[in-house]
Amino acid sequence: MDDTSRIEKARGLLFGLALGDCLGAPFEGKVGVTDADIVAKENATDTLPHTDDTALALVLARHLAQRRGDAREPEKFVDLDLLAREFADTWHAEPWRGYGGGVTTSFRLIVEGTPWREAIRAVYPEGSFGNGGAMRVAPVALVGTDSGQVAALARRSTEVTHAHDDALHGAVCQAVATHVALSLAPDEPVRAGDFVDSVRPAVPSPLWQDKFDRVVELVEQRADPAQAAAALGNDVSAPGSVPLALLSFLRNAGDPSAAMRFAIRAGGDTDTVASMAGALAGAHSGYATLPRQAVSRLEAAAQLHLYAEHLA
Ligand code: F2R
Ligand code: MG
Ligand code: MG
Repeated sequence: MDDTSRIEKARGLLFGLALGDCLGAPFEGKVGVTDADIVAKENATDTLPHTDDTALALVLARHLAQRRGDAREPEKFVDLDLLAREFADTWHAEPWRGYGGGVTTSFRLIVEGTPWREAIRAVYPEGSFGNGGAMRVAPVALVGTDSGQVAALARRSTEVTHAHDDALHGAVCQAVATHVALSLAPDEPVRAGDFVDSVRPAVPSPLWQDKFDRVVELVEQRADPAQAAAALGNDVSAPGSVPLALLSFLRNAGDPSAAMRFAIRAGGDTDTVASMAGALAGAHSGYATLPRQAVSRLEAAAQLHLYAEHLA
């Protein structure tokens, strides 16, 4: 891949992530949302404010851009203590961005001085299985050079807030899928079975392998958003949202706007599922395929351009 294509795909990944979050947020928990409702948001003229998904993805992108380590040594590339503090400080500066209940308590405790390993088990002793690690993880796909490195970076970036295996599996799934999407030519047809087979080895869990089977079946059945949500879930848990984002992308490969609309029409945790689908679709198709009017209105457009160039 030449430098221009790489920057184009890095921009697609980060802007897709932010656009899905911003377009999805107004529809969270709403039923009966239509394509026309979403297109109206896409074509409006006001600024598109983001939520916790983009806020924390920007923190991770900045962390990765500043470290410039060697991705073969993820323990040097992602500094756990520093990243936990950076996430918590970002929450503290803007706690109104729609954070989850458990992570809000963790961040407050970290800001007050509790070590992060203790803070993240304060509400859920077994750890959070929320999708907060997966929603922000896509930038690691720009740094790791193979699936193993990407998975290791995904785990490290997630474990500072989420200790539950399913949260870690969700982040690894989203990160490796984004890495695979980056590696495909934009005009190359995406075969769902082959794509999912590239992700499977990174997530060796019976629950997740079953979800992968369902995703491929649902692509073959040309499932609609309601059928997809009923089969895979659409909630704030990692297993109940990451597979739906993967399906939203695979059902609409080559058309990022359609992938995000599919995710939003599936209902539930719309900002996060559309954000993860947007990152996958943007990484595959590139920045130029995102709706121009909407990306120019993103609140964080300047930072997204900056980090895309650094990380590409
Ligand atoms: N939280 C939301 N949206 C709903 C509320 C928005 C806000 N209050 C408002 O109205 O403005 N969105 C954001 O949260 C999700 C990411 O969550 P994250 O970062 O994983 O947080 P947390 O708190 O760790 O987990 C989220 C919820 O999952 C349930 N949960 C997690 N682990 C659990 C466990 N071990 N046992 C039981 N329940 C568990 C809890 O309900 C947590 O609150 C994204 O959607 C982001 O957009
Ligand atoms: Mg959110
Ligand atoms: Mg959400």
